[in-house]
Amino acid sequence: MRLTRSETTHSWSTGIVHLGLGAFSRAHLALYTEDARSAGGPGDWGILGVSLQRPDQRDLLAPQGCLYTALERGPEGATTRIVTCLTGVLVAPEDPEAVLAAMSAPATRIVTLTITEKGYCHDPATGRLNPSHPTIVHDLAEPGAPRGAIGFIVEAQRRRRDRGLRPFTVLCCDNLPANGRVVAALVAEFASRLSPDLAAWIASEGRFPCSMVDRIVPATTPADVAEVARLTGVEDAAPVIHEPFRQWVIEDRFVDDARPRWEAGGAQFVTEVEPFEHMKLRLLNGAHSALAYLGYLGGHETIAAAMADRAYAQFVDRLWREEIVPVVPPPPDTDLLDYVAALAERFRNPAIRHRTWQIAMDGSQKLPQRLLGTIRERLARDLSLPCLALVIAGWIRYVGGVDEQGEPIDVRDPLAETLRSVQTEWPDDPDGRVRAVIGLRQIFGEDLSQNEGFIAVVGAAYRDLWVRGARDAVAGVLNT
Ligand code: CS2
Repeated sequence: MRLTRSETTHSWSTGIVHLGLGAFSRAHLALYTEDARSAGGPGDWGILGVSLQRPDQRDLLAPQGCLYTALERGPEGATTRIVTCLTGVLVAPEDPEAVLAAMSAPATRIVTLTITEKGYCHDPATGRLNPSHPTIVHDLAEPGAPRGAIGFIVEAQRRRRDRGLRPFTVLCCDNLPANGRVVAALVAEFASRLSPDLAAWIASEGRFPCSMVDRIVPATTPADVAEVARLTGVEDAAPVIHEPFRQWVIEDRFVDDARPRWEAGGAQFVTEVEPFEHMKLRLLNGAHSALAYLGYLGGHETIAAAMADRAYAQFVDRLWREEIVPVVPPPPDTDLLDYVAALAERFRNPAIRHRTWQIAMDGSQKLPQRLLGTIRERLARDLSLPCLALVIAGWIRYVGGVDEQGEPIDVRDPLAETLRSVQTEWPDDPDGRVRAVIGLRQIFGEDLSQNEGFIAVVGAAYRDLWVRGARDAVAGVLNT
């Protein structure tokens, strides 16, 4: 039997257009939205998903009426739930006009985003728009048929203003610090190049709340699809797999206060999201990236496998307690040591197969907010950073593109080519390689790229990694 909509399935109308439909939003935003309705909310906050690049999600979801199964995997077992709130999936490159029509429809009041860090076409070190990014160049030249999220938002808001409609709220759900403010600034910069009037209208009438999102959602595999069929007796080509934990902290600033009652599902509405973002990006995502690079090099396929290796588990514990926690201000009513203890449990969950290779993707876009902020604060206070230095060295080793057995690594990163080629200029000089990579200002900024002390500690860690291999280097730091 195949998953299909029936008369008993809830029907929804579109109130949200979501750009960047992937597993994460289907296991996070969509479930909070379902919960708001289950708690008695209206059915007019259905989500129209938009894929900005590929048709895969649409091709899997459309034949099953955009229903799908969410499979929750905890250490004690699995539960499934059918998600009904997706009203359709559009593929932007096939029909940008349909996307703009949906975004500028009167019933659409919120545009949510999970387009990943690189989707913003910004400079990761400064957060500013990259005007020479091919997508931005294209969208400024042809604003009526955009390709990127910023171009879609600006053109859709223009149409709304010209029709006398209120703007939609833009709710960023990506792992960027001050994410709402970053998107507001990118939209303002892009719009002002087209029309200062439009930019002013968006700035005064639009809203860009910041939000911190959290749930571990690994990519779905064919084995997961088979397991869902076995558990439910129903064929679902597009299930999502997630851990039990979820968190969503949102700044309560929406145009005309129009939003679903996501608090019914446990979302926290606050006036200040930044402390939550810092905590999550630096502790969860920072440690994820650490385990991704050093774990991959040490032969660990998943986060849970790395955490089952004593040396790695102790390394992460030390990274958290000694190097990150002391420089992260805790959000209200939060004990950071409890937070990291809970993170360790989540990372250990053996039922979640989150690949180190998946998390290792796009490091050039992730490192600044996950690790470099912490590094800057430690350097400013003259504090040592042996674990953080080894993580940066691990990333440099990883993006070199060859593993410890001499096999190629499939490095996915918008700067992959640059990261590899700057290293090949220094084949016999590890310090030269480290200096060349840290010299990339779009990642390390003006300050770190020229910080000799930082270059020296990462250089030493990199040499250690090169000589001993990741596993021994990780174990070695614990003895210092
Ligand atoms: C991960 C995140 O892929 C990655 O880079 O660190 O997707 C992580 O699983 C989520 O942010 C957890 O909320």
